Amino acid sequence: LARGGILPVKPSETRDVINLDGLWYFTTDANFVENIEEADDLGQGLNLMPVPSSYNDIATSLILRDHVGSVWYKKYFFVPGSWSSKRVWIRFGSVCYNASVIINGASVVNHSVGHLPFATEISRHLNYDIENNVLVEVNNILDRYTIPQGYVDQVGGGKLHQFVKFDFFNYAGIDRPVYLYTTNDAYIDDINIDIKLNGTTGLVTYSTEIVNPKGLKQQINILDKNGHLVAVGSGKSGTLEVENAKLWWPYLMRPDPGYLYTFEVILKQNDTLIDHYKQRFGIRSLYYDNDTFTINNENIYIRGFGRHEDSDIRGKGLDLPLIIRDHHLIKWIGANCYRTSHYPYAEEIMDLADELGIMIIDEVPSVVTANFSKTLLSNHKQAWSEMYQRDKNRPSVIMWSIANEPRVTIPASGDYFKQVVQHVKTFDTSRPITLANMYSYDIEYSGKYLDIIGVNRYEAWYVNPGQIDGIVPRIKSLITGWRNLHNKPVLFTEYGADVEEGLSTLPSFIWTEEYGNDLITEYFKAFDQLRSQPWFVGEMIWNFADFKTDTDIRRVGGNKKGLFTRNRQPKAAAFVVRKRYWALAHQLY
Ligand code: BDP
Repeated sequence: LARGGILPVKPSETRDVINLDGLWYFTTDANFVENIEEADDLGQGLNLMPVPSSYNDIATSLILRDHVGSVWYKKYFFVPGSWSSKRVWIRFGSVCYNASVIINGASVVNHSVGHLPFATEISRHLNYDIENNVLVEVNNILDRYTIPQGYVDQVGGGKLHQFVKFDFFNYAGIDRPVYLYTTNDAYIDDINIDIKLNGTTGLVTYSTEIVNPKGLKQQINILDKNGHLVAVGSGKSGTLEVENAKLWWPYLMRPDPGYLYTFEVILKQNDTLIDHYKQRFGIRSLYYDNDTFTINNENIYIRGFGRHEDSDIRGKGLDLPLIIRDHHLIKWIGANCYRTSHYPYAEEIMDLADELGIMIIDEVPSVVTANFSKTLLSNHKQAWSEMYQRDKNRPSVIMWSIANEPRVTIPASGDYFKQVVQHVKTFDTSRPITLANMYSYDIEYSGKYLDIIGVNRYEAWYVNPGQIDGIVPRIKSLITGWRNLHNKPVLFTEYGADVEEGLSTLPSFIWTEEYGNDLITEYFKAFDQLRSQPWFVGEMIWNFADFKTDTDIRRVGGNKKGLFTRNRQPKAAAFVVRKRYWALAHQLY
């Protein structure tokens, strides 16, 4: 299932890079594709679309926001003559959901999972030293076999509508950067790094995938953060030792979190450099069993939240100011972890987590899975494999989440998730597997296959709204019920309340800032009564920030369970959580 490597694009002596981000021609109308420069389907005489960005909220028209089906993007670009002796590749960070890419009229690649990168070689379709063009057909339809699922139906006036069961807006488009890059005929296609600790020595077991390796030699260097050489090796696989290794620690667990080394591969034919690639990695050990989850032999206690890639205008489009702001807020609030709910996040975001020591629960884009067919299972495994291929070397990724709130009370879900777990384990046993479960332990079929139980529960919100007093006993009994049945570590993956920013009453009332504060404070009490047990591995609030959802009478301008507004300013709960997360960090370490 796993394809070739999908290494991030990095310039080096052997690799040139051209970034295709910027304004692309755009149309929602198949009739304009031939003549896209003249397209006016949005009736504004403006047919330019920014990349990266979701397209839905860019214009003023419902036609675009609620579009169902294909749209087309086109860009003209120049390829220098010096590239004609190289292999040239095109790489998309993510297109939601289905992408068909055409270069100078020739179809070069189709890809069908959103939120994950894909690349293909396009050398023979290019014109060198003159203009070229790329046309991308992007289709946003989700059906019963896509990851995630959805269905399309006709609504009023015969219009098509995309129905989804998940609670976030179904943004689509070219959401992440697009690059052209070169390699030689022989090149480094993939790098696998596996870490063990032996006392203070880091054992770095590696293997590389080289295309056309005949007659080539590989030199491996490991460099510390200052670029000093700390280990050398050669050949396509081996184990290198880093003595007195500086460990990768989570934020606030040690003074210098997120310490990264560089794994450098130098590929040569005699003295000629053929390829050169630098991959960052961290040295840390993970361990989990029925009772504990540790990093570098210290118990992990997760203080975090679920998040979304979401902001106004750009939707899920990568936005550097936004992601840097987000990570300032994450550090400010004292969190050490987030789940990439409900799909893999941009590589640029994952790089920040690696660098800052933020632990990541990496979630495949499976949300509210309800049919457990063979076709869906195979797509689910494929989506996980692509995520693994992208993220396998990241120290920040400490756990795989294989689904959010699937309908695991259906008996067929048991075998389905057993097979997903088996699939994951054939690639990686170093990281535990979880699933965020909305049901009670006694009525569901997935728990016995997981390493760590993820519990979502909206007590005093969707369940028993207003009954703040019931939170402590009910949440404690839910958590201990899971624990007693499966004898596994438990992580609270979601809880929270919608809060309308600035809405305030005394005594507190649902949707107010006070109610939000009162509710989370009760959960804290429940967690505090369990925290001394190493099997209770952490707490995650839903959500980091407010985010846009589908049309829904429960939602006023989107889901408002954020600690921060959609504009990334704090609500009252952010200060309450900040106090707790910093106090926890100081108590524990
Ligand atoms: C949970 C879902 C999450 C929703 C949340 C909510 O996992 O995606 O946004 O509920 O309704 O069930 O706020």
